[in-house]
Amino acid sequence: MPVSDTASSTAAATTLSRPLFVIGDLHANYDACVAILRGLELVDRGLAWQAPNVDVVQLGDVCDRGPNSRDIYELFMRLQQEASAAGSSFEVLIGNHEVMNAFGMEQYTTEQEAAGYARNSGGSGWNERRAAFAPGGFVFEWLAERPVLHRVGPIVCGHGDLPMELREAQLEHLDRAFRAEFVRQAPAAGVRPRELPALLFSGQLSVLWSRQAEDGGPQYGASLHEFLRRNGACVYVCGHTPQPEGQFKQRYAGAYLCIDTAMGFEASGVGARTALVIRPDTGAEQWSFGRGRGGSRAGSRVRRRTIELPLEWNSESGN
Ligand SMILES: [Mn+2]
Repeated sequence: MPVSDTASSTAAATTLSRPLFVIGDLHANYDACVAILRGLELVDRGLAWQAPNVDVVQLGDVCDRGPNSRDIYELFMRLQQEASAAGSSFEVLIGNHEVMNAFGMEQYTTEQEAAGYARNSGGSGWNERRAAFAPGGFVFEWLAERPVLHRVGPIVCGHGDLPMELREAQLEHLDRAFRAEFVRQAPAAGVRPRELPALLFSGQLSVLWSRQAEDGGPQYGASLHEFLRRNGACVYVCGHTPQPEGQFKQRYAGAYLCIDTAMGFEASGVGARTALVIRPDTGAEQWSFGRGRGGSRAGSRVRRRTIELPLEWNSESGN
């Protein structure tokens, strides 16, 4: 690798230049997805993109548990293009549930979610859904271009916890290795592989599965700080571990922030519809939105809670 590449990728970036919105695990909760996008005023009432010069990241686990993932995937595919045309970015990470379905594991899929993939054929949708998540399918082929780690300035976004074993990794390398494994190992529709690739499925090696931050102690904190420092970042934002009380979980001197507020468990009466909002002028906040269908009154019933992140705020960028 040329020296200049190394130098630029390890240069410290401690400020954000424009607003960043991060949305956690949706688990086929289309109503929550729409309410959040409208509540953040990223889309208009007709769900057309309307926000210039912002960055948006969704942390994966769009499918399973809930009633409707197909409409979320199709919405995200369209919004990516519209956001780009507006000078914004909209990135969606791969979650462990995306990988599970690509490898034929459907134990968390509901009948209703599967039926969404049938559309006009009127069948159960299971075969169409299976084909969509297999190589050649519209979901798989889109996922094959998505990252597992995505950095926006000082913020690194991933689905699960960053495993301690990967503390010396360069996120671009990790991302490339993961995608190569995902594309090479994914089986044809309806086939379950005998062995699952460790880089995708292991709690020690996969950024999709790890929950090491739960009980990692000081050793975990040191590893996470090492990874962030090597990659010129300050904060790791992830999902994957549901917080049923509906509040973001912050650990390790603010360097770790889990924003999975259990939106896939809404039918059980737990969790909350939330997003992480980081603005250069006002800092970081958890925004929580009321339930109900569609979020027709954008901006109504929003609760905001300040999150202290270890970033340097640029007071001039609000102008
Ligand atoms: Mn997950």
